[in-house]
Amino acid sequence: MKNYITTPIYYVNGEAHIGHAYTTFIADALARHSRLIGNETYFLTGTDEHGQKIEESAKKQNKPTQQFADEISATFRNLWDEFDVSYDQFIRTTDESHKKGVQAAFEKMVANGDVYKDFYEGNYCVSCETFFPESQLMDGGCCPDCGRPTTIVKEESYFFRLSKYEKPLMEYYEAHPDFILPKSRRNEVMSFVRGGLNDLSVTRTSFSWGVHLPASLNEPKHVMYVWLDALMNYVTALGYGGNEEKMGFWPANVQLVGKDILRFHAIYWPAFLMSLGLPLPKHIGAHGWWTRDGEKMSKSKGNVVDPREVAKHYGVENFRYFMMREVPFGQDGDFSQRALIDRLNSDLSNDLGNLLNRIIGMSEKYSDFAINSADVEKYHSRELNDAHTLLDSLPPYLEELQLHRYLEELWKVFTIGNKAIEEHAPWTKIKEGRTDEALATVALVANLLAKASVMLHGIMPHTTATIADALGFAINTQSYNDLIVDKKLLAPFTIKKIPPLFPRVEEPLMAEAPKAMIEEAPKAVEPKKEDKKESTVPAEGLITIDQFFQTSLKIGTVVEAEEVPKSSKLLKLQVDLGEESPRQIIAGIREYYSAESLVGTQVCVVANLKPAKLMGMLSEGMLLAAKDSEGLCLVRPEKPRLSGSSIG
Ligand code: ME8
Repeated sequence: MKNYITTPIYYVNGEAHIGHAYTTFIADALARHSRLIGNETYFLTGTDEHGQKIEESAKKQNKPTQQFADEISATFRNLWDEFDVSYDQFIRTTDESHKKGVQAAFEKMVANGDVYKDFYEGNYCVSCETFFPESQLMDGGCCPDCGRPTTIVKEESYFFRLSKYEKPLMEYYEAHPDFILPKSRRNEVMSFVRGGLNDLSVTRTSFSWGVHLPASLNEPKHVMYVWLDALMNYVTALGYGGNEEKMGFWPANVQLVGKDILRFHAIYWPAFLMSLGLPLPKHIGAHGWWTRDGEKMSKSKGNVVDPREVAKHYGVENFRYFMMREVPFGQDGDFSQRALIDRLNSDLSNDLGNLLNRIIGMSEKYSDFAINSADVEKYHSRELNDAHTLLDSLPPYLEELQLHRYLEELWKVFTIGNKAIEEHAPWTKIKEGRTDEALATVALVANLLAKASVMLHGIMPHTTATIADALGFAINTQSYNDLIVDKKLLAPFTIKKIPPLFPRVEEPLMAEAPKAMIEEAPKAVEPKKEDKKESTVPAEGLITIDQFFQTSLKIGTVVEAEEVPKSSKLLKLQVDLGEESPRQIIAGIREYYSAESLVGTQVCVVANLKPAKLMGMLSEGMLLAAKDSEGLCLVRPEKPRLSGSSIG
């Protein structure tokens, strides 16, 4: 099977942080696993180098734009090389072959009537040479970047008929429920499209650092909108519009993105592909954000954690494991050194590392390191069967990008191993002269470790290669077929004594860590003078702060809303609380809010109420609202917060 896997192409307006590393690690893990199981795999990453932002960043540094782009692009590539990311191609949007491909696509869109010329009208900041949507303007219509007044400007532009694809897109989402992963994000995209799509301005005349329109159009002033240019990279990398040798890899199997750019990939991108007559990718996988103190980590905010630093202190593969295991795919995660250390100690040192150390130790004592699987079936068929069942259940987790679940299940193999050692206590059997049985248990565990290492290979390639080497085999498609597909056991071998792979970490290792990595120590507080004021709050019915915190209050985002038939009061809402799927909440607010007006807005939710049924429909929470003689209004956060942020 052909398997094409992509990451977004990253902007060259700053260096990579752990958010970029996360997407790239996931893609690398999928690509490595795919190659292991024998798929013909192509893994693409790269950099997005056009547009006004880049032009301005270069100007600020007094560098020619191309030189600036070359330098930053190289920092991404070098980082992935240092991390041994197994990309097959690193594309740059300044590559000539890419530009030609984008022009060919544009020509095709013009030819089939999907692109037309008109005027783009909007609030323009002359000083910043940028259009800003109404929603981003400051008071008095001023520019959000420089604060100067904006003016309404009309700019000539080519438009892509996105509106034409509203229906085909909806039909596609309906027919392919796993096009967008995790599936919970599908609703969000569908309600956006259902709300109506405007045609998209796909050229600009306000800057020149971009792909020029095809010469046939004779429009030297226009350059391509960066998102059209950037999205096309996924096919120009395969030769679209030029040498199309690798186009056989299209459609992609998985296109990974952060949730910030899901809309571009789940709406614009498929619409462009439909226009070009190309098939759509099988899955767009949108993961959540790594945050620092609850805020999205981003180059522009400057609150980033340097992946090199983390890898230097904790090891790149431990870091990879942590990122993929710690946070459910699709959800946000706050990066902390403490969480990383806990994960490393419990999963890697205790579970995996200990098991390896135990079999090295036991085999050394009992059989001079010789391990033979001959009696494993005889004494341990139950454990072997359980492990094979677990290993067989893993692929769907990977297909749905549920990497945390994949790893969680895989780890149960180690639990089987540890339990077998405890239950069968080989040391007692040796004393009793039942050497065969004791050695069979050691061999069982060696086999479990070998099989689990094969399935962990994508995520920790070098670590698992070292484990395999100690266990006398190499991880490759052949051993995958033998140990996993055909459920064979290891041939007799002599185990290699290797030093512990995962030493426990007691204290944070990054003493010189960037701010984000250090948990703040509680500050000493000046003793306060005793307050003489007596409280006048009525004593009756008071609760303690602990009692208050028994109520879980969270910020939710309404992703869908509809009227409940035969009820004048109730609305049925789907509210995103940052969980795997949105909650259904039945709210008695229909007299005050229309369903449409709620979609996309934020609300405050009591999140730990026992689910109840209202008019036969499940309700999994309650909205906070205030009511007086003028009616009811919802309580909402003053500024948008991440879905699932706790209130209190
Ligand atoms: O958006 N947490 O590039 P970009 C997790 N050039 N992932 C994060 C993250 C965070 N805090 N911050 C960034 C662009 N990412 C465009 C893409 S594709 C045709 C064009 C990751 O440099 C995540 O994958 O801003 C996100 O989608 C991507 O970096 C954005 O990178």
